[in-house]
Amino acid sequence: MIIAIDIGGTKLSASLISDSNLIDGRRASTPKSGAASDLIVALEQLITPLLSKATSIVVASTGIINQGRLTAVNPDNLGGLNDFPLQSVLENISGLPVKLLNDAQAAAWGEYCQLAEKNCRNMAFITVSTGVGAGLIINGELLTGMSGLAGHAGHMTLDVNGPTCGCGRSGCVEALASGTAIGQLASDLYKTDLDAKAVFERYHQGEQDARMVIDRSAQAIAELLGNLRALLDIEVAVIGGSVGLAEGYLERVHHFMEQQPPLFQVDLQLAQLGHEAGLKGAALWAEQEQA
Ligand code: ADP
Ligand code: BMX
Ligand code: ZN
Repeated sequence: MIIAIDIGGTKLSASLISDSNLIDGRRASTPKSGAASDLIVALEQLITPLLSKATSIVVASTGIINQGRLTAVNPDNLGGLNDFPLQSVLENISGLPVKLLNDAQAAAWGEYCQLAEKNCRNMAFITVSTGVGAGLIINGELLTGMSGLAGHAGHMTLDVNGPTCGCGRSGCVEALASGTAIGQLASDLYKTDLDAKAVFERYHQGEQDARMVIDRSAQAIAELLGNLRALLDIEVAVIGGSVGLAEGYLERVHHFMEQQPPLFQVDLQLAQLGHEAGLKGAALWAEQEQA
């Protein structure tokens, strides 16, 4: 069996995968210290109980994946950790062959495999989570780019006068729409520490400030989808991540998308693989790479 690992800015998950089913799934928090040694320990604790039944490992990880290393576009998402030798660390822990892919690229592949529209050739997957990640399927193929950067649409800018992003640019989609951005703006408005989950709870209780913060995020994602449509003629957009999957979020993205000219609107869907899109997508990608 294969072990799939999902490394996100907030949580780590791992599972054995058999026929696209998760077996013995495990979870941990992503270390916030920014120390490579802490991430190594967390990964070791996470996968050790799974190793005896596994013959290989595939990883869906936040960050640019290139030549076996994880390099952050936005190091803030990993407690400041900027560069990490992910492949060799996992090979040393496990003694197994290891394949790596960006988390949103992996989820994009997983979701593309689920699409009912079999004639769809161009799809975007967007995760609204700790950051905002994206994976692109173009002409039926996953786009990773020369250096793994392809699809990092969370770092396309929407407002040059907007908030500074951890990547160094201003007004990135991620700085306006991510779970982190939702938490930061709400914490400023409410003058108390709130995370995105708490903001959604307030939104569902009808609080106007919470609604405004969530709408800033949803509107940024709708703008991004219009841009991707103009650039790549995307036919379907699939939304995932804990914010993207939160109750009521997709409706708000849809609301803002409908305010755009029809040419810039896309068929909008929720991730069918839900929170498991990264894990299952990585496993499906590893399978087809092997074939
Ligand atoms: P990761 O980025 O590690 O892949 P998630 O997809 O869970 O993890 O995204 C983490 C972000 O989602 C955080 O900002 C967190 O506050 C937010 N979040 C987690 N659960 C919920 C929820 N039920 N509703 C809305 N936001 C959530
Ligand atoms: C960031 C970037 C992307 C990632 C996206 C979503 C880093 C460390 N990550 O834009 O590579 O796909 O976040 O990641 O720079 P998640 O952790 O929110 O799922
Ligand atoms: Zn950015």
